[in-house]
Amino acid sequence: MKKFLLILLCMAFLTSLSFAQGETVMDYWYPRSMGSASLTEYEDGSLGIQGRTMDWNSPGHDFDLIAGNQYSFKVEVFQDEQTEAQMILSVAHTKDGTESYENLAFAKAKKGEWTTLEAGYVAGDFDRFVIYIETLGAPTLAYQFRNFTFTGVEAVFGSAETGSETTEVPSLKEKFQDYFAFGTAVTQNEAYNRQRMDFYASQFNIMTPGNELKPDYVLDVSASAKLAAEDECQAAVHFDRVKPLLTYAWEHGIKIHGHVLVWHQQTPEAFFHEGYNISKPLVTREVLLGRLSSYTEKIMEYLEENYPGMVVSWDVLNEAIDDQTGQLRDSKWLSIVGEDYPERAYEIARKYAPEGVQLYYNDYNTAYEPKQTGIVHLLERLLADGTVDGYGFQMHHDLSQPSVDQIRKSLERIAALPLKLRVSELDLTIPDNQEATLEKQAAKYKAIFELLLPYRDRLEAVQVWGVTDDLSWRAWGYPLLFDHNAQPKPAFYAILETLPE
Ligand code: 9MR
Repeated sequence: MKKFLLILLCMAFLTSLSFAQGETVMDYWYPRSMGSASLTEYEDGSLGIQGRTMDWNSPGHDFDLIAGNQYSFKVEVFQDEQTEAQMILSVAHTKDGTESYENLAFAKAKKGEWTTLEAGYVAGDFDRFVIYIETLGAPTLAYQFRNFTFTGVEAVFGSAETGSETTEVPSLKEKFQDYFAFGTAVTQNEAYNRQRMDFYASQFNIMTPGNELKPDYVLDVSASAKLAAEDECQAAVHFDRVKPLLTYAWEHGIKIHGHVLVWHQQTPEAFFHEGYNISKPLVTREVLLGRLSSYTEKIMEYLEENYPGMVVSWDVLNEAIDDQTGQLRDSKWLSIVGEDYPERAYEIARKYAPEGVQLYYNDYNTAYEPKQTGIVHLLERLLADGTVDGYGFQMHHDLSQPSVDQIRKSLERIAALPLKLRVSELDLTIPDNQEATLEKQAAKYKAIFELLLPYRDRLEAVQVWGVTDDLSWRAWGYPLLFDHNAQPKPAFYAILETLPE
């Protein structure tokens, strides 16, 4: 018996090894700095950096990565100078001579303790990649790192490996087809990977670009500045970042949920300034509303011309209610346009959205007060204007909170309004990925789906905010339905159990 168990264990180990082969990389690191920082090799094989003057001064290493392919990085860091230091694992990538950056993982390194930084990364379309380990708010800190591992992850998409057995993963979009559309958020880099996207297409029939339809990505600031020289109310747009996903969705009959037109975040500061120049004064209400009109019109026109009927709904306004007060949160939209900016935003969206496109208000923490009441009041205002169609519950939850009862009450409260509903950004973090914790996560996911099913008539879609744990914005909390090898987790099977046989 023992021998048999051992064979099974070995097989499980070998299977997981065949998905991902780690390699320790401690050679060819160099200091990223203007010359002051240097690297030292320690006897235990770790490397140290000192002489730093800026947070980005860091050990760096070039990697040949392929766009759309998935990688994982893991490293241990150590510092002995301050109680705690914020460490970041980042990538600097270059395209056509322009360098840009992404933070891949964050961890607080306590004094005198080795701390792990770990990240999944799907490579973007770049010519050069440098992985580096930097700090935040500790520009002169000296630190060490060891056991840097780099893995090219080859997840097996679409089949579930349990010990020696391989089974096909059931399709969420098919299982829930009589209830609501089942969707996910997808980011640009994921969209380059055909194998990954084909798997997503087998599971989901609606997708939200995770970032690429936000003003930060769509507003073309320099082209807008040129237009502003003639007319301050014009905005120019471009769609390079979202095209890989739109093209894939178009070719595969997948619907798109647009996210987002008006938000206090991920919007270029230049949008709010004369001449689209942040050193110039803020624009007037008339100009800002003019720009929003021009921006919205051009987006809607572009999408409808190139992908007619594919974008079925939009988050016109996102996260406008303040968590503490339940009032409209402080933002440039509020201070420049005034209290009626939500009404104006929906009026504009309604004017330019193709017929039938559903206009949503989208927010998080719906289960908590005073936010919930603030959201209800805002929705009532928009309903009075006749411009809003639905409410999107983000549902970025945690194992311990909000409680299932709080979620139920918030659903009941919002559903009392004559609105369509969607779950727009579902994920659920857990403290570790031990089997018992994964089971608890599964139970809470299941409880949420039990609450959702009765709303099937008005619930247009349930969308998770990402597919595999490692690529989640909250990867530290294993919040999604598939693990880093694209294997369905207990939560995946638990939500299927809510369906009648
Ligand atoms: O998933 C998005 C992440 O990649 C971005 O870094 C982040 C920046 O704010 O935005 C994330 O998406 C957010 C969404 O647009 C609105 N609701 C909260 C989501 C998670 O932060």
